[in-house]
Amino acid sequence: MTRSLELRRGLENNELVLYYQPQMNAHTGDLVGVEALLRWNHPTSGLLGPHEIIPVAEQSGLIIEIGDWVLREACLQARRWQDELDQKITMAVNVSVRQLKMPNFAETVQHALAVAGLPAEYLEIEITESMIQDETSMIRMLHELREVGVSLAIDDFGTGYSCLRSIKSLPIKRIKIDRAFVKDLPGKADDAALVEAMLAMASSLGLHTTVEGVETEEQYHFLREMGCTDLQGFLFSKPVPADAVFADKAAKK
Ligand code: G
Ligand code: G
Ligand code: MN
Ligand code: NA
Repeated sequence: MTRSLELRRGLENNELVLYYQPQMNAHTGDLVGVEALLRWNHPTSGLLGPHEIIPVAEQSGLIIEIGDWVLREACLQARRWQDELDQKITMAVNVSVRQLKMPNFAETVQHALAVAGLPAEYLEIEITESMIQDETSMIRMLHELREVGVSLAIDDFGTGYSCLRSIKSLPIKRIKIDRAFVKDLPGKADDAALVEAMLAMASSLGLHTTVEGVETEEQYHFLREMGCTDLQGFLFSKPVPADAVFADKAAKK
């Protein structure tokens, strides 16, 4: 069986699952959101990650169906947490450029929210810098999504050919600073300077910031001092199944 047929069968057999990686408020240390990350519970190969799923899905066009499933599932899970927990937990979902280019994508998102009964402000859509370009249809879609009421975040910030202009002109709420800038912090002076500059820029533009790949207490303290608003990384948690996100937290009602 070709990999794409296998993936289609996997989708139909409910072999796809979402893992969730917690995002912490840098100042309070509270868990304030999660990022949904796709996994494939493959019958013989075990648990596969996005690198083994997304390219096949993109090539075969299955990314549209898989992306729809991801949105629906993530919204349903966010709604469950909204019912169970006292605090607001935002749900961040990665989307592919092929999804964004579907003319009805904003309606797809709105539908997923409606089916789950999830308020739009609980959902954040992550796009990468390279998706933006200067295409008017893309820019229109980002505005349509903003009108639906979801937030937009730029993922892997700093690694693409970012036109800083677009950050100002687009309805972007957050930048996610790529973990490549974080892994040698706080010791590496160049990276420290870059992260400090990105955080200062974001702050003066009124953007929220998530720094990814936080693995040590030293990085945590450094980033908090630099004014980062939120943090994500193995220091807090790796991506885990839904029922493990709050397993040892006192947040349950
Ligand atoms: O979980 P992991 O670190 O292996 O994820 C690697 C990358 O795969 C993520 O940074 C993200 O950009 C991408 N990815 C994860 N889940 C999804 C998804 O549901 N849809 C799309 N399009 N990309 C995803
Ligand atoms: O959307 P994006 O490609 O940024 O997805 C985040 C990916 O980064 C996830 O697949 C996750 O497994 C990985 N990741 C998350 N936190 C850490 C971390 O602290 N260190 C490293 N090395 N990888 C991480
Ligand atoms: Mn992401
Ligand atoms: Na990222």
